[in-house]
Amino acid sequence: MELSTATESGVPETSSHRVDQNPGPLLTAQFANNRSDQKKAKAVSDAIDRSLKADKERQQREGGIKLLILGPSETGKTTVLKQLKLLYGTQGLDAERQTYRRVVHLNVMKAIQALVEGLQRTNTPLQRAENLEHLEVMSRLEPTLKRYSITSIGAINPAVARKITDAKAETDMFLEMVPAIKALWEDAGIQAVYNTATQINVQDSAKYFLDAVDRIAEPEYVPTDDDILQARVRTLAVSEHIFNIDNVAYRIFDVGGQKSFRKYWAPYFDDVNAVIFMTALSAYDQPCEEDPKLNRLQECLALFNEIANHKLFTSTSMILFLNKIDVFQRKLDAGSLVSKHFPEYRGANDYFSTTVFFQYQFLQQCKDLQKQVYTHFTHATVS
Ligand SMILES: Nc1nc2c(ncn2[C@@H]2O[C@H](COP(=O)(O)OP(=O)(O)O)[C@@H](O)[C@H]2O)c(=O)[nH]1
Ligand SMILES: [Mg+2]
Repeated sequence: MELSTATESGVPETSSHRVDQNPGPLLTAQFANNRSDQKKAKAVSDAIDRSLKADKERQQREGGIKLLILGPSETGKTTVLKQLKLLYGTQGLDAERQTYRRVVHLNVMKAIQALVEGLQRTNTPLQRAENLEHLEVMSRLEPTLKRYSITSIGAINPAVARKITDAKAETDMFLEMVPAIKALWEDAGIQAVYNTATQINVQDSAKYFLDAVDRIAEPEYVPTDDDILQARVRTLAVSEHIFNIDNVAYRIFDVGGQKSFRKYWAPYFDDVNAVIFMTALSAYDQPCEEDPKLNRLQECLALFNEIANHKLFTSTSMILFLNKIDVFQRKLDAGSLVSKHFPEYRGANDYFSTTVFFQYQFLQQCKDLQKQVYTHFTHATVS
């Protein structure tokens, strides 16, 4: 995997908190460099390993190292877990590969549906009049998708996974939609909505999947590792995953990030060795799904404040992932201004200055200035 550590990406330490930049064995998820004109930096992170070293022996005796992945929804928590499975799981992502076939179908349909909604909301005309009939097909999709989106929650849970896998009707619906999906995605009107409307709630993986509709629609389609990394399934509650790395058991917990699921986190807060706190840097210009008046990154900051200062985490290592730097860079390149959403920001609208600013915003949340926060700028979907 590639890693762009804070310092490698040009971001200096901005407070007394440490920015760790040494390689190590546990987390080698791929992290792309932020600068589009620069080759991705190659390195491997030992943030977790270093932070856990002192505890290792004791934990080995007591039943493993406990690590929580926390953060708001859609920041990349489950994606990091998938990366860990690819690296350290005995069967990679094979156990869930078939389930993800349907998840990918749903993701494609949701992506085009979100774009059509954006088209209608912004009164953008379609380029080709004959595509109007496809819009009608899409309007029939909405109630059905709502139903399927409920069953798609928590695919890790075998019972729910079975529900999705049994849903032959959903695959049939997807195949029926393929011509409409393709025609609309190629329409300049939809492309304009995709390229300009940052406020519409379209998944980060929309383009990835919509560009690949032909492949996904093949009868023998089996999701690749990349497809699974890109696929989005809402995580329900908390799930535990055990990895054996160098004869040490790591118990890693992935949680549902939505506000309504956060009440389930606290029972897992005892005896935690490290917390990976996920944030999506790219969310700086997006409203929260649950509370449209609240900026997503502001919500991330508030939640980080709660977690970093939590009394049960006084001696717990904090690993902060400022994720989705690829989307963040793309937004900056498209001219989206950070100062429009964070008026206190007065610096240049380039990657270096804005990431220094955001990193500082996070580190500032820690009341204990001596607390170690290992910060990484990440792109979690690179395999
Ligand atoms: N472009 C991009 N997409 C990402 C990145 N990390 C995660 N995603 C995508 O964002 C979506 C939400 O990720 P997920 O791990 O389910 O978030 P969670 O709700 O925090 O568990 C998925 O479609 C992922 O493929 C990233 O670094 N870059
Ligand atoms: Mg998740």
